[in-house]
Amino acid sequence: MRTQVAIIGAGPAGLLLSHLLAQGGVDSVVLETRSQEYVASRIRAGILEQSSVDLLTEVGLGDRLRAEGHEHRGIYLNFAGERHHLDFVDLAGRTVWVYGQTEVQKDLVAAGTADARYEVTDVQLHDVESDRPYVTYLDAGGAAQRLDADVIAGCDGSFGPSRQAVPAEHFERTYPYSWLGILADVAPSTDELIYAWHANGFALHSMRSPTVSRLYLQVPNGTDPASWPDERIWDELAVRLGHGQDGWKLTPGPITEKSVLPMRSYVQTPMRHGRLFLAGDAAHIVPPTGAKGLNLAIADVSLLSTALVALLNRRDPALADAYSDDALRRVWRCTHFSWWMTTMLHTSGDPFDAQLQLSQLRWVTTSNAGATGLAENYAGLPIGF
Ligand code: FAS
Ligand code: PHB
Repeated sequence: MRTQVAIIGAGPAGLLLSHLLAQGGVDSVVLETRSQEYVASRIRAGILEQSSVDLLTEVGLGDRLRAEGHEHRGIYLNFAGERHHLDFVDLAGRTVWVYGQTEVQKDLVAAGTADARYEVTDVQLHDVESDRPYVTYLDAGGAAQRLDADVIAGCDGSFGPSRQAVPAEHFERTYPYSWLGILADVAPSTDELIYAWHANGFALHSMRSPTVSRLYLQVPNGTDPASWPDERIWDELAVRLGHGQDGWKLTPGPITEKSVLPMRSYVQTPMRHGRLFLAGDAAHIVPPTGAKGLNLAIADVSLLSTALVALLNRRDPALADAYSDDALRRVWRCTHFSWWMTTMLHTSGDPFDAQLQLSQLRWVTTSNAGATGLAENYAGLPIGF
């Protein structure tokens, strides 16, 4: 088989890249190791920046998002018995949308633009330094296949083969805590997200719909979800989120999903090697505290699709040559912001840290400069930042 772009990974980065390339007249084939159902069912990100929503709308993927998603003006920060609202529209002129990654994935599949091959195995990249790279793999039936391409796009997340094919510099930071995440069939107890600092640990009240809540608790690394029965989870969420504070109540409900998510920051540079280009989690990982993971993947493939259309349809290599540097500016900005939100909101048990965190929280909730800094980064910088 031959195509112009061989895309490895059918997550949001891979499928959106295929969609954007098709709109630019460039053909691609997507190779995915899991089943389509499995990929669509993975519960991950929940927040889309305004620039992500604008891009998805521009390329015909915004109808259901705007009909079923929920636009939020800002977030709440809860600490020391106080709750403060940060209004991103007043502060930065932008909003964010609550629309789960699972829904974005379904919209991408429904668009039907990607030629995706699911349940492939043993994907290997070859001759990425030549102008005739190719991929070998076993198809779902176990037959050996070869896909020749002009370019390979590594959209295979943090455990795929692409990142190993790039001789790169790696930057990594791990954190001494994880998130215990739950989905619950109960109406959210808040209109917008609540990020809470508490001496016991961080908590986040998010949501997926008017009837489904998504909440998280800071827990030690290696925590077994089974050690947190439902009642204990709701009791601890109530303490950390401020149940009873100024009459506010957290309403519990049946928990339908429970999982522990470790946290780390990871960036590898460059994001290109020869005819191999990396996008999304294949090149970088952020702790979810800043709600940046999915939005970074969208920003990467927006840049990459424009670069590859120029390279392959107009033989103009300038944007492709600039892709890694252009993408990494935003990657490092989001990596810093995600680290900053994480270290400001998660307790370490160190009393000096606690005072620094509370001082930072008081600053971002009382100083217009501090609040604007958080708003500008959380609501997202323009795609071409
Ligand atoms: P993805 O990992 O989504 O997709 C990569 C795809 O490549 C996968 O489908 C994988 O099966 C496939 N693949 C891997 N190896 C392959 C191979 N050898 N051959 C073929 N295919 C291969 N972000 C947030 O903003 N908020 C959150 O709350 C949040 N929660 C998360 C929870 C978890 C458990 C994880 C892992 C991530 C979370 N993220 C969150 C980040 C997440 O949303 C990512 O940023 C987003 O999925 C990035 O999309 P992709 O780059 O497409 O990578
Ligand atoms: C989510 O809804 O899953 C979510 C929201 C905001 C975050 C992380 C996760 O910072």
